[in-house]
Amino acid sequence: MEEIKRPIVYMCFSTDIIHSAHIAIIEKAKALGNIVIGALPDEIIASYRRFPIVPYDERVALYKNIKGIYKVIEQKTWGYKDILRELKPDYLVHGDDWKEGFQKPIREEAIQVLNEYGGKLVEFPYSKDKKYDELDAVFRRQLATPDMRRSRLRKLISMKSCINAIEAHSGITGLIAEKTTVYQDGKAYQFDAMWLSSLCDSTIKGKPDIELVDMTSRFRTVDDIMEVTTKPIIFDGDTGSLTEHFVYTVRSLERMGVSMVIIEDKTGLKKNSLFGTEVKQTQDTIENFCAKISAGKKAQKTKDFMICARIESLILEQGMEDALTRAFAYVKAGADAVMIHSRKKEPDEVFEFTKRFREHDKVTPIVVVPTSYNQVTEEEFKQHGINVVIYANHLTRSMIPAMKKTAETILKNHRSFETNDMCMSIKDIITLIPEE
Ligand code: SPV
Ligand code: MG
Repeated sequence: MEEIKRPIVYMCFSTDIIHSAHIAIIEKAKALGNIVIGALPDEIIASYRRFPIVPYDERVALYKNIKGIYKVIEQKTWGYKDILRELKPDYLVHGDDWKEGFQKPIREEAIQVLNEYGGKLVEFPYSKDKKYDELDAVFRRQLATPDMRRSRLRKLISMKSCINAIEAHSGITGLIAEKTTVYQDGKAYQFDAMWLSSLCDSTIKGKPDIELVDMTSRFRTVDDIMEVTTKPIIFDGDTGSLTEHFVYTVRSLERMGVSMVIIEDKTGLKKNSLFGTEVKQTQDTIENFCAKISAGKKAQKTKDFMICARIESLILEQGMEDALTRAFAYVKAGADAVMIHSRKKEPDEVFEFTKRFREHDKVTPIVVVPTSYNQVTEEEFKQHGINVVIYANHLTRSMIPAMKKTAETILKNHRSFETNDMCMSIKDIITLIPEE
């Protein structure tokens, strides 16, 4: 009875390892009352930091077993508003690191809510010990290992139901995909995965997107990206080539830690889909393409690797019935996901496909590449039952005009002075990539 009457001391934890700094804070907080720990869900931790190594249930068990913890509950949002209003703790304990930087608005909101009912904020000095950064680096390296990286795409899809991926074609674009974070309305946003586009991998090499850049070179790009990132990779496998070749591609990608390969149901000389019917393109037969999918599924060694069948019927103007017939046949042949491609300015045909596909299949993930109908938001795609949204070419397309402008400015002025404001400073560029 005595225990229950003590003040409630609330702390939020997102850590997947308990180290001496946590213990030190807990020791101090204990003096204030009964400690209640709020555990953040995996999805929220991944949105502002990195994917947790220890899953939610195990983290809760870990926190419960810390000596002196009264209770562990779920904190469903990154911000403290809801949990503070619900629990009304006497004290909110936090490290003082959130006074500045991206957590500042979260702190301000928490103070406001504490003031509503007379709760107090207690801030302890945040431990800046280098060894904790090293521990985090060890965890990040763990996330980058092939097994952990490969399996994460499936986990993310089931966790969030709709995920996004951005194109990456080099180490630096991989880093942009990995690290870019936006804070908005008390939430953090990051990309979930990376798309290794054949269009962009070819464009970067000044080559057309016709399966000319060979697999050895494409794998080299994957390796460059993997070396500096941890997020899952979706590989654009074009037509998958001959079935006899595709099985080797599947094994190589799987071994490297790629999560998903997407192959399109075209045959012969492949041209980029955004040309549509303006160029000659041949769709494969359902029978052949199903055989390719099945052979790929048989070749893979893990249960995590995914083969996604990309349907080109709408691109090639073969109609909705053809697209749906193919989708069901490909899933039956073993496809783990389907991608429906369209180059229309409106999403209507994609939504019609999704609606009719979902009448018969509620589970197979649907992938879209909204390059031409890019007015649609991720939330709308999610409402329509779409699971993966790929921004397929945006880093390449934004980079080229910037570089062209710089080149033209130098030629026009016969010196580079006028490009100063267009360029990153030398100091910034040399410190952009820290040495390990
Ligand atoms: C790519 O990014 O290479 C693609 C998508 O295959 S698209 O260019 O829209 O065909
Ligand atoms: Mg492509």
